[in-house]
Amino acid sequence: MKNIGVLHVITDTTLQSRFTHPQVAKLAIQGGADTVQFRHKNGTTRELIEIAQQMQTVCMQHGVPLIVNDRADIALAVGAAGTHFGQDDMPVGIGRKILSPETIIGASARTEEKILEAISEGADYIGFGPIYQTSSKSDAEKPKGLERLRRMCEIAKCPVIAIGGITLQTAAEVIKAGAHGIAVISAVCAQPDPLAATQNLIREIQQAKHA
Ligand code: TZP
Ligand code: MG
Repeated sequence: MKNIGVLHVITDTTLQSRFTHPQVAKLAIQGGADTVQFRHKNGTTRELIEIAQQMQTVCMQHGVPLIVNDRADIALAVGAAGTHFGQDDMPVGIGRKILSPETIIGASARTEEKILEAISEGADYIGFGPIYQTSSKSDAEKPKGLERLRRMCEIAKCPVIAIGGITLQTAAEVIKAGAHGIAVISAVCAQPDPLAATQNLIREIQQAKHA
């Protein structure tokens, strides 16, 4: 099984414009993030490759895996460690065919059936959410809550990364519900000090895991 991080910081330049994607990546890594995900919903392919290349450089320098949201082609183009597919993105089985066996594939899955399907097609981890209310994703579903998370973690038998509205205050209960780790946007990107916010989050996660 691949080593899947416990704190996935998803870089964002729409909730904030103080930092570029690579700058957020660097701050998050300095704060202790063990996975960085590049997620950018507009821009040309050329622009995305350019940003992803800069992020890959930052991530490589620090030995932190870069996961590219949605775009297997961009992950391949820059040599990223992985790709994360949503339920409307490339099917995991097809991603598995075009990406190397070492490439991390994450898959968002909202139901028990979709979780099992993604795993059978070769997903290395499952993204599950939104756990809480979030305004960071325009088409986010209703919050699924901790009970459903707990159930999905039992079913999955692979690391589950919880996402959606997770804050410093809720990170511990999410981990205690069985999540392997969390993925956050606003809890890092929209904070006054993204580096300190990341440090605080990783501390919460580690404490919850050892509680
Ligand atoms: N997928 C499900 S919820 C979400 C994504 C990308 C947004 C997460 O952002 P935040 O700010 O951590 O709620
Ligand atoms: Mg997607």
